[in-house]
Amino acid sequence: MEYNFREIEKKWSKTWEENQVYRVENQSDKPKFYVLDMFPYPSGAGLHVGHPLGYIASDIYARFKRLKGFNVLHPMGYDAFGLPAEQYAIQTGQHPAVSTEKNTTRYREQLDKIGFSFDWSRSFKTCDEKYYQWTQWIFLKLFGSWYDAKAKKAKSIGELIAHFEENGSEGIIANASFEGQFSAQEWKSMSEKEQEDILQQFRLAFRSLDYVNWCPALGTVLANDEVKEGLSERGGHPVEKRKMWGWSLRVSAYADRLLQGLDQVDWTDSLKEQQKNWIGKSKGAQVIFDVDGHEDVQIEVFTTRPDTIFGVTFMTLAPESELVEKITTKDYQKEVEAYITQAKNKSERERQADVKNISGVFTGAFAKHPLTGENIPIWVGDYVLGSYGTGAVMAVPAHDSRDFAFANHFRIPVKQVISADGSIATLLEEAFESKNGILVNSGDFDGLKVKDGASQIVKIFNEKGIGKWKTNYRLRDAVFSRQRYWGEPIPMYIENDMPKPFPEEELPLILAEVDEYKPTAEGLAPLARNKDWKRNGLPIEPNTMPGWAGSSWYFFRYMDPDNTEEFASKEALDYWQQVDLYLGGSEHATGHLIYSRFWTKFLFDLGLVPMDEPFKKLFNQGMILGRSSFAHRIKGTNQFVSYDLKDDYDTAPIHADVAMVENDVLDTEAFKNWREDLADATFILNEKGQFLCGSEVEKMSKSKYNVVNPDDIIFDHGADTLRMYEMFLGPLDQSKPWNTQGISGVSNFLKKFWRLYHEGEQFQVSDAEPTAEELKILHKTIGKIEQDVEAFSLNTSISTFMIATNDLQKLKCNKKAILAPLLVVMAPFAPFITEELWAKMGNTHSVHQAEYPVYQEALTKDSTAKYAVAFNGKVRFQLEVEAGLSKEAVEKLAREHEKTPNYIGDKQVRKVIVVPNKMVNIVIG
Ligand code: ANZ
Repeated sequence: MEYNFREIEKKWSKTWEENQVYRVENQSDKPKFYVLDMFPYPSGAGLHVGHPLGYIASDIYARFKRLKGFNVLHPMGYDAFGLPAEQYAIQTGQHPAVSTEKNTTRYREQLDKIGFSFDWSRSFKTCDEKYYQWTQWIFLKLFGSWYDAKAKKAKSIGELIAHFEENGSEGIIANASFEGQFSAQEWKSMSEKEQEDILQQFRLAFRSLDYVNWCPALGTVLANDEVKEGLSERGGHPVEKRKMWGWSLRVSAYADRLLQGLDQVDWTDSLKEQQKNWIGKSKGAQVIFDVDGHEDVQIEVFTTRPDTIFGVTFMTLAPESELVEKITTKDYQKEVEAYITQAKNKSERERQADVKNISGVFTGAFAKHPLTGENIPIWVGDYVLGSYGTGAVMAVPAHDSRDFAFANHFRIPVKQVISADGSIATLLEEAFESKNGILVNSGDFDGLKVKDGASQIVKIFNEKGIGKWKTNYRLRDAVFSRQRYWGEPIPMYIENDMPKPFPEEELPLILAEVDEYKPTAEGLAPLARNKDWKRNGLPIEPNTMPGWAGSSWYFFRYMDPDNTEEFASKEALDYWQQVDLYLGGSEHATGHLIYSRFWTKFLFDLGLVPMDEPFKKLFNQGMILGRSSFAHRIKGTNQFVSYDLKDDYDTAPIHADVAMVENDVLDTEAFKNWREDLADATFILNEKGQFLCGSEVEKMSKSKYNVVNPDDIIFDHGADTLRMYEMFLGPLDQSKPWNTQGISGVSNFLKKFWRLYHEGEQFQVSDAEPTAEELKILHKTIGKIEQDVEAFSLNTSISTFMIATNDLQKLKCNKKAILAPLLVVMAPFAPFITEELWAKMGNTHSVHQAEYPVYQEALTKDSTAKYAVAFNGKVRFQLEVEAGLSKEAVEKLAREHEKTPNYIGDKQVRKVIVVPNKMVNIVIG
């Protein structure tokens, strides 16, 4: 009987669904195991073969764990709010919910075909009201909390208010932006608005004035990736930074715990390193500089090198610093304003990356050096970021390369204050950044080592009340609002210019309808277009939550997806605990993985979840790259030339859809029909009458016309082949190119595997006892696969199955005792074919609910050992002995062998060399 994968896969998909084979309960006698994939955004383009790579690996793991006796939670859902659906809505006028629904349905169909063992009964979309109700609920909790730095945890804002009423701000140490002081009396005499303004500086979700990309010509706010070099991607109009009210989350409050938590998780070093850099803990000092002629203005700087204070020759303010306006003198006003406008259009990343284009402007003002009293010119420069530290630096060109470049460019003096050996260079060629050295040119501190100098100098700062040690984090508070429509509404309304939370019982706050998915003429988010977007006549916040809101806690919802009373029940959370294995792309190393850890820690502080870290083990799969095809067009014409002839012409390549190309040969008719502008294309063919395309390996993407649709592969070869081939491509964590031609190897292997269980057309397995050799093949396979799966070395697993199949075929083994357990071991990889053969063996339960065969190491060992016996190096006969004998015992058996005397004759045995399990060499002479 032929291996009819189409029929088999269709049949079992249906049966599994009907019997709910992959449904999992929140209780079991078995130990629990939670395997999760980073959930997808269902784009209109559907899945290409690169997308399921990680899902296949995690599915293999989930299935393996189930067979090994675990109660496995393996869910899937959709991160469904987001820009592409909204963009499509803007273009077509269609509600984003409609395209989202269409796209998820298509995703589901594609995923089902691949045979994943998801428990679909737990699925949801982040745009479901029943889900985002709880995203909004968590937001309200964040709004109602502050971070107590003494207790190192979040607490309710009610507690803080009670403290203020009793003691004022005295005794509160918080990770917050508030820095003042007030008494209980003062607190009580404040207006509600004044009190709220203070509370806002403590709340973990707070209203913030944020910069947005405002495009006046388009009358809209643009996302960062819609702006290229200060111009809108659409239309090329100028884009400016504009401050608008929005919301932020105080992620920075958790910086230290986010750092420490990394010690508790089993992630790769590189991933941990990326998180550490993102959090960016930096120890230094905060120092105050007075400004000449301004009693009321001080400049506070953050420096990691207080030891270099005597080397400060200028100060630099970030262009967005509020101080700039205050201190700039009349003469310099124009220049400074022009500079600030220009700097506004660059993103922080561009500013930091651009080390070559040095720019800045003098403000005309001077600061006072806190220890020498000297005048120090104050500049504005865009290499200083407004959002880091204090947005101002004390510039020490001799010991900081950015300051050095700036000083050189503007001819500002450079003063060396650290020296490796105490000598002072007449001219520094570059900044001396090393901390191995002693202080020079530093008054009383000369001769001290850097570390000692720093602590002595900070001691003086303390005494003078002008500075102290301070730890800074690069991690910024996260902007939590978008001027967009397709996101979770923020459950806040505005009363007397104060944000007020919706009562919990009024959630969900459902996304209202709007006439157009664009901001209002005043630049307010689209929801403001709806005149009824009000609560009791008061305006509701028109911004919506960012794309990452729903993905920051979805892993909890899978534990209890239908709960209408809580985001998940305590029992469900206590039962499932952490995600044991999380699989996804490395592009989420900083965003999603920081935010979801932050939300988990916050919920943990409130006693709402039992774990402080959400993901125990994390694995990043690599990317599958596409092989793009190019047709070469003769410049200025619509004539194309075969790749092998192209050097004779002046050509430029254009992408040709890989669906029209086979073995680099282009189907020219299909190409002409592909696009209107190609309808009259002509072709110069090669000698064979073919048109060849050039090729290149690039990211697999619809825009590069190199996507391979898994549906097509499944139609041609079956899902089991697709699954195994994707794993066979190479190590899971590496990027590798897709090559459809290579698939026939795996496809042939599965046909061969199928034939093991058949005699001609007939399904045929025997009840005969297996031989030691057959058992050895089986158990070696079991052992290797167990090892591989635990180590995610799934490519080598596929080779192991291939070898086992070949070996068993050679032995003509069709014994049930071997072939049945082999099915169980291969079931996670190829769930359909194994289920079919399993059923044919007469089993009535699914192979996916079978028990994993127990690996017996003893059976993998040979019972005998074979030796070649040689005389003076010449092999004369073979000797088979019991396995595991000592060298002496083997030598004895070789000497006593009946043939041995023939070769020794009348000579003497001088030496016997035994190479274990290989050979015995008898030296005679
Ligand atoms: C004086 C100094 C002397 C500095 C020296 C360095 C070397 P990390 O490690 O990143 O925390 N800095 C402070 N705030 C900044 C801002 N908003 N934008 C750009 N640069 C800023 O680095 C802290 C150092 O980066 C600070 O220490 C400051 O320069 C600069 F020999 O102060 B330093």
